[in-house]
Amino acid sequence: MTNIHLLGAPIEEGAGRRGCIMGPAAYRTAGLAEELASLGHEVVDLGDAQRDEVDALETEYTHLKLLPQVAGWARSLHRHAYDLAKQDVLPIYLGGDHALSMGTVTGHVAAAAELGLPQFVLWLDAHSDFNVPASSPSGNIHGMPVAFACGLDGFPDILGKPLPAPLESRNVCMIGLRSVDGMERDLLQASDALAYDMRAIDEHGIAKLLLPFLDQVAAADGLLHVSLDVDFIEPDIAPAVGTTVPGGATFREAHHIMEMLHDSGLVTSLDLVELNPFLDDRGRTARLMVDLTASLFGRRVLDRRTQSY
Ligand code: Z70
Ligand code: MN
Ligand code: MN
Ligand code: MN
Repeated sequence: MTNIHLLGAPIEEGAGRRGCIMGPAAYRTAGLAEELASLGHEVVDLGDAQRDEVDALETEYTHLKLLPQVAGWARSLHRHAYDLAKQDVLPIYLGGDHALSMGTVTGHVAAAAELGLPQFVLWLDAHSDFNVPASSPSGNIHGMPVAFACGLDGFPDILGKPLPAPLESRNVCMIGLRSVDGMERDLLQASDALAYDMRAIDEHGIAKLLLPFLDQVAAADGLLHVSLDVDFIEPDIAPAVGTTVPGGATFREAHHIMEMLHDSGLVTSLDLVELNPFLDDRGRTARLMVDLTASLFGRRVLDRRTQSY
């Protein structure tokens, strides 16, 4: 039994189109809390976080879109994440676009550093979100949270203070990549992040990519934050995303990852991001995300011990 705290993060300013503001409501409508409770977990819904009021920030990068709003969310979510990380609870952040991870990931890294534990991040996404302001072709800040959390250069004062502790790129594992920008790719390849594209999944399968990373987390006694972007999944079955990138993870691959994460017992926090309910098809993407979360929290068809391989 896990004590799960749900926190809505209705940010949409980091994405190129509107609609992610409705994400937290869609997860509630799709029955996320009830589903987790039915698996035997204690679930508390904290409601939605609120964005701080932030004035214009100084930066030479004038193409950064809605920077004060994104910074306001990052500051608020950073505090929430830091507080939740210090409690004996497992937070699930209901997005909201992926810029929310600028707050959640940095909050968890800061708390982990104070506890003297290494923080790991599993990034499940079509995109590496490793742009810095200078490399971003779009100016959309949801394409930048990993680079920001890792302390790369060129960001304005988004948190209103220096990063308390950088995320070590060698503690990051990305799976599902199929859309990476030119300069972003150079930054990613120069980092120590483990980054797997769809070809890696095709050639080796989910388990061979994920198990060594989970072993690394376990060996280091680390904390594991999972950031699940809806566009990790094939858009034919998860249409509620702003930019659909074909060739995503299948239903079975996505559930397999979640089941492996459950079995590992290592996950300590989770982001569910980029759900845009305005673009959904009768709630099917919201329901799929709820089902994937249920797999991560122990839903399974049969116990493995009844099956011999
Ligand atoms: C591109 C950029 C992006 C979605 C992240 C895309 C970023 N790399 N798009 N998630 N849906 O604009 O930085
Ligand atoms: Mn904790
Ligand atoms: Mn993303
Ligand atoms: Mn993405």
